[in-house]
Amino acid sequence: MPEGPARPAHTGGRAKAMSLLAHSRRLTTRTATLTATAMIALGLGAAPSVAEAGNSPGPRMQRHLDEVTAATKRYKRVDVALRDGYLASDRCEEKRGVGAMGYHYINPKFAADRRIRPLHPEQLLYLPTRSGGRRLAGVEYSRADADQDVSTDSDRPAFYGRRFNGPMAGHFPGQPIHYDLHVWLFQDNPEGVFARYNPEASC
Ligand SMILES: [Ca+2]
Repeated sequence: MPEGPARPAHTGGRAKAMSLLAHSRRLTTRTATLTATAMIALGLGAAPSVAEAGNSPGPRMQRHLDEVTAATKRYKRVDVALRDGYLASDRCEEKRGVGAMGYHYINPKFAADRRIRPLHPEQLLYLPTRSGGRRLAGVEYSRADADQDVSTDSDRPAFYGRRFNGPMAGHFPGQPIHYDLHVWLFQDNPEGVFARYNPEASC
């Protein structure tokens, strides 16, 4: 997910679902805004370096990535993703001069628990097609920061040893302070498979 607190609200079922999620964590928008400001002041939430992004996963990590690819390639069909509980988004995330993340389709059920299940990512990343459709580009794992404090990270999750980014403020109303990890399985990323933005992608 992108950095920064200044994002317009989503609409419809997605916003409602995320609102419920936020409520369940007793998180207020005001808290998120204040914490986001603190995060920026602390310089947290920055993109990892190229080296850290891991341009070449080792053979063991590649096997795990292959497993996730096999388990999630069915979401190339958006209707299958929606049927499995992922919520459509009409907001494509892009940072000028850096690249794009694309559309984030979040699964509220997976996002609400604290488990990280590699074969069931919390979010799917889509890029736009020329015909106005969606093309699956990757997946994203995320977990709420247990103490909702960006200055502590003792509960930072990992994906087979690859540490998540964050903790960072929510990127849309209702999303708590969280850790996340993008995995570009279906779209090559010269910055590495775990880089947050993809410089070869655009909205
Ligand atoms: Ca924390």
